[in-house]
This record gives sequence, C-alpha cells and structure tokens, in this order.
Amino acid sequence: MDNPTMARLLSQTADLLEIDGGDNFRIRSYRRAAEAAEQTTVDLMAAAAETARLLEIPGIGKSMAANLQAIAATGTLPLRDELLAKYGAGLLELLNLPGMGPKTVALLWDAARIASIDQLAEAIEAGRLAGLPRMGDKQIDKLRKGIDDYRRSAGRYRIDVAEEAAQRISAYLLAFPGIDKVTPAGSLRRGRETAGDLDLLLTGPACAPENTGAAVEHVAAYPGIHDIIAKGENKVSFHLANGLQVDVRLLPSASYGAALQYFTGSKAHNVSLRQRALKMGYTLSEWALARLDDESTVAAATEEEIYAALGMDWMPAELRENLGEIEAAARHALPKLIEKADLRGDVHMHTTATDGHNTIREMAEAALACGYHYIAITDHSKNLAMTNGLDEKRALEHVQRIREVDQQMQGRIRVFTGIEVDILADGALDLDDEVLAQMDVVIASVHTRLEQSREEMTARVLRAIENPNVRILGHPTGRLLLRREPFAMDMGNVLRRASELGVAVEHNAAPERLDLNDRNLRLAKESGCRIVMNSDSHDARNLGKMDYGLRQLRRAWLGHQDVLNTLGAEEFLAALRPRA
Ligand code: DGT
Ligand code: CA
Ligand code: CA
Ligand code: ZN
Repeated sequence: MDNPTMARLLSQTADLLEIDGGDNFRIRSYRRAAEAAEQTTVDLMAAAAETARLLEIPGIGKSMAANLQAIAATGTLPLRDELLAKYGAGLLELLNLPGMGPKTVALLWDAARIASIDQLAEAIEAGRLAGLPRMGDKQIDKLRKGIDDYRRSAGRYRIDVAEEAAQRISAYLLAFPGIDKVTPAGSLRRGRETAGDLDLLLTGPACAPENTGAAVEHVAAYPGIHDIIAKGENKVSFHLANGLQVDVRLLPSASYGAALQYFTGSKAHNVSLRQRALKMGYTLSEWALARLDDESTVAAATEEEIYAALGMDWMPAELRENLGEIEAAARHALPKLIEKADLRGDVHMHTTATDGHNTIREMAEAALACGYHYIAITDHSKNLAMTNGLDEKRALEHVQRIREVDQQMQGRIRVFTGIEVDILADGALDLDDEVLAQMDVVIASVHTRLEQSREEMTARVLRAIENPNVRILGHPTGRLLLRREPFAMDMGNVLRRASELGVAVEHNAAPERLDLNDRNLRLAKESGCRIVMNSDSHDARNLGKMDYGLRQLRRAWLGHQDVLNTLGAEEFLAALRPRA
C-alpha cells in the first residue's frame, strides 16, 4: 500500500467521524495525519515497522502512529470499518458529489436516513428534501445536476490514476524473470484525459505462446488485485480495489508491433487503417499485417514496419483518433508535436501566501530543478476567501517579495510577478486596475457562481478579458474531471475575442482539470489564440508535472510554435498581450 492510499483511509475516517458527530479534536487529528501522510517523503509502509520513525513525521502522534501500523498490518482501519458498517459503504460515495461535505451528509442522514447517491436521487425525485434546513430549490437543483454529472462519468478514471496504477503494476511485473517489457496501450497510451480500463502488453521469453503458465500465474498474483475477471493462456483481466479494470496480454515478440498497434487504437483509427490495408491487398489484425492472397506476413514485429508497409510514416499514439492523421501520415505530412524539452517556463502557481504549500523561494528553486528559465507566482485574490486570497494591500506586498526572490535568484531563473485574479459574477475583476497594472502576468479565472446561464457566463468572461491588464484566461472551462462539468459558455465566441485582444488562453496541466481539452485546443489554434500551458501548482512537488497536459496539446496537433511558454523569458513576456 502506498502513502496516498494510507492518507485516503485516514481522511475518509475523519469524514465518517464528522458525519457521525464525533469529537472535533479527534476529527482534526485524523485530518492532520492524512495531510501528513500525503506530504511526507517517508515510505509509511516501511516506517511502520518502527514506531519511532513514524513519530518523527510532523503531524503524526502516538495514536495516529498506531493507526498507520494497523493499516500497514491489515490494509484497513477498524474505526473506518465500524463506521462504514453503521452507515453503509455508499456514504463515502456521497462525498464525491460537488458541494457535498460531511456536514451536508450528516444532515441528509439525520433528516431522511439518506446514505447513498441512489437514495439521495430517490429522495429528490420523491420531493422528500423540500423543507429540510439549508435545502432550498436551488440547492436541490444543484444536487440533481451533481448526481447526473457523477453518473455520467462513473466507470472512467483520471489519466493520472490510470498512469500510476500502470506504473505500480509494471514495476511488479518486470521483477519476474522472463517478462522484459510492459507497455501500456489503449486510451492511456493515446493520452486521453480519462481511461475506461487499462490495457497492458507484456513481452519477453516468459510470454511466448505455449510457455506462458508461470508468467500468467505471476500476473494473477499481483497483490493489488481485488478480483480476477478472466484468466487464460495469454490474457489476464482483473479489477483493482478502486474498480479500475486491467487487461494484461502476453505476446510473442514477433507480433509485438501488430498487437501494440491494435490495442492502442483508437477503434476509429484502426477501422480506417484496416480499410486502407484491404485496398492494398492486405489484412491487418492484432497478430500481423498479412497478404490477403497467401496470408504470408508482411510486417508484425514493430509498429514502424507496419505503418511503413502501408505507405505511411509512424505516428505518435496521441494522434490516433481518425481525425486526419492517416491521410497526413500517407502524405508524409504529420505535424511535429510539442515535447517536454520545449517547455521553458510555468506561469501559474500558488504559494503559502494563499493556498499553496511552499514559499516563493521554494517554488523558484523547484522550478530551477525542472530546468525552467522562468516562472510567475500567481496567488489567488480576495474573492476566494477560503484560500486566504490577497487584497490590494497584500497583493502589492507579495509583488515586492516576489521581486526580492527574483533578485536573490541572481538570474539563474526569472521569477515574474503575477496574480490569478478572480473574475467576479458580473465580469469585473477582483482587484483594482492600478494594482494589476504592476504585475507581469495577470491570469483571470472564474472560480465562483459557476451555475450562471450560458449568456451570463459568456458576457462575464468577455467583459473580464476586455480589461487591458488581463494577459491570460485561466482554466477556461472550470471543469473538474469526472466531478464537475464545464460551465456553460460560448467558447467559440470567447476564443475569437481573446485572439483579437491578444489574451492568451491557458491549458491547465493539473490532471483534475486539463482544460482547455484537446478539442477546444484545436479550436483555440484555429481561432488564432495564443496558448500557455501551466501546472497551477499548489505544491513544489507538482512543478514539472506537465506530462498529462502535454499529451492533450499533442492530441490537439500542437507544436512548440503554438505554445507561448516554449519561448525564452524575455520573448515570453514580450509575446504576452502588450500593455495598453
Ligand atoms: P477506454 O478503455 O474506454 O478508455 O478506451 P480504449 O481505447 O483503451 O478501448 P479498449 O480498452 O476497449 O480497447 C483498447 C484498444 O483495442 C482500442 O483502442 C482499439 C482496440 N479495439 C478494441 N476493440 C476493438 C474492435 O472491436 N475493433 C477494433 N478495430 N479495435 C478494437
Ligand atoms: Ca482501455
Ligand atoms: Ca481494454
Ligand atoms: Zn484557479
């Protein structure tokens, strides 16, 4: 079990205690321990053998050390199990609904014995929530929409969740002699923002046909397996504890390329490719590209050979959605996609001044370690009170401190001043223009009143970007993947105007956001918009985590020339919307 999983058990226990009306002091100590488990660099599983090592972690006292040891020994926490037995496992799922915290769940339980999403949906439809405290019509509508969104996205997993599972499973599988290579295929390889299931391909001597028995048993013995769905000679399918399905296939090296091509998909890409093969007198399967007449193999071992035999260039998996890539590869006219090494800076991040975990200096040092040439510090503004957002006075003091750190870094990295200023409900900005005018990078973002109508939201964002201080429109759809749908807005209209004004649009690389999505990124490019990719880090450890975002840019066919923060520091500043 890894640290985040242990942290989750502790924070779920805190939630359950709060719902149960437990002692505040106790609830807080679970929350603090969850936070500590999330933050620490100590491997908790290993440290659990020695109480003293656990106690050295700030936020872990005697009773929480004992809890961590219980988790390490049994994989679970007795108190959590007890509370779940009392209320039912569905209670925790309720907390996934937007705006649903332990207090609301407790209210729903006390007033109507609601302990799952299904029961909540039923109660709403039967009108049983009307009249409950804090449950006005608007609140109930919000809940109904939250349930719809949740059900629509159920069964898919965020790309980072799928990726981390793939890495853990790969590490385990590669320890087996005879498994030489584990390659993720399917939607994960294509870099889609979510995955329905995980497809892993294994090759090596232990994966050759008629010889797979031991390797199959090793796969089936993976400790993270919740239940096995199917186990055959060259395939094992199972669920992980979080419900994610994993399809593992064992392959002979000779047909590795054909299998990788087939199981990478997408389905639409494969259908189109197979038609092309047929026209050329070939048949394409997961085993090989073969001649139709005598079934002899034309290519099978690598993807490059297969695409080449079809008269095409090999293409990165992110492009394989049947959106013109097959024709482009046949014309030898594939785009050159942006790469990690192209990124020179990151201009959206938070510090301890608001809701970040690190200081300006720590962020600068971490960015330096990522190889960046520049960053901008962009904390929240006062409208986001729960983040301790900056008012005018604090914002100016912060700018001063940012400039000091910029000096201290002595040119090793540039630290630009900035702010993520809230776009208020009417489209006004949350801070005075004179204050904004003193900053290098002003990002304007919508964080509140997301329920506005399409007309209101479009007008609101258009008004905000008219403000000449705005350089970048932050996370332009406000979505939280699998949790909150994008707000209603006329994106085409906003992108057109942003392009006219020279306001850049952000691709937010945080894996829970990833907006603009691939489709809208294409639209942004077609509209002539400048695009900036940012990590939106609230923690120095997240700096440099641009991979998931990068893959969305690549899915949108973007090259380095399409993304502003591939420029050097001075060129980047100069390329932002010029000062009025
Ligand atoms: P997902 O799992 O929903 O995120 O999406 P994928 O693309 O990973 O889909 P999945 O896991 O069902 O299948 C993996 C790949 O296998 C898929 O991208 C293409 C290939 N594949 C699966 N079923 C078919 C099929 O019926 N025809 C063709 N041509 N390819 C298929
Ligand atoms: Ca899949
Ligand atoms: Ca699959
Ligand atoms: Zn934001």
